[in-house]
Amino acid sequence: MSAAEWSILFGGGAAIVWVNWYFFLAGRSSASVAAARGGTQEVTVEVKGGYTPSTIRVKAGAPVRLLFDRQETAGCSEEVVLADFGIKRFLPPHQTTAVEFTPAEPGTYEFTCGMSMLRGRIVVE
Ligand SMILES: [Cu+2]
Repeated sequence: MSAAEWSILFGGGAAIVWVNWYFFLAGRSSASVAAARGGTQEVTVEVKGGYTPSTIRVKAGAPVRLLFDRQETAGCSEEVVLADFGIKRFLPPHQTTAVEFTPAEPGTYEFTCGMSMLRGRIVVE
């Protein structure tokens, strides 16, 4: 094979590695496993044009405390809704608002803004 062919082969291989890294490892950083503090699983969620992390992993049967740190005044995110847990909470701008609940059953539950435009997921295991 010529040098040009080798470089194409090499470049292709590097691209595949990068794509795998990007989707597999980088994608993982959006999932956050709740840290247990005195039995309560606590996660801080940054609210700024969306939710970061957007996927939160918790265990069933133990209390969960989500700390919504709202870093904007944009109206879209002023309310957070956890429909499956019957929770609707106003998030004052530039403040952290705690939302607490205890998921009884494993499953995937959504949380959204008041208009269902911003979305996040709680994966209960
Ligand atoms: Cu909205």
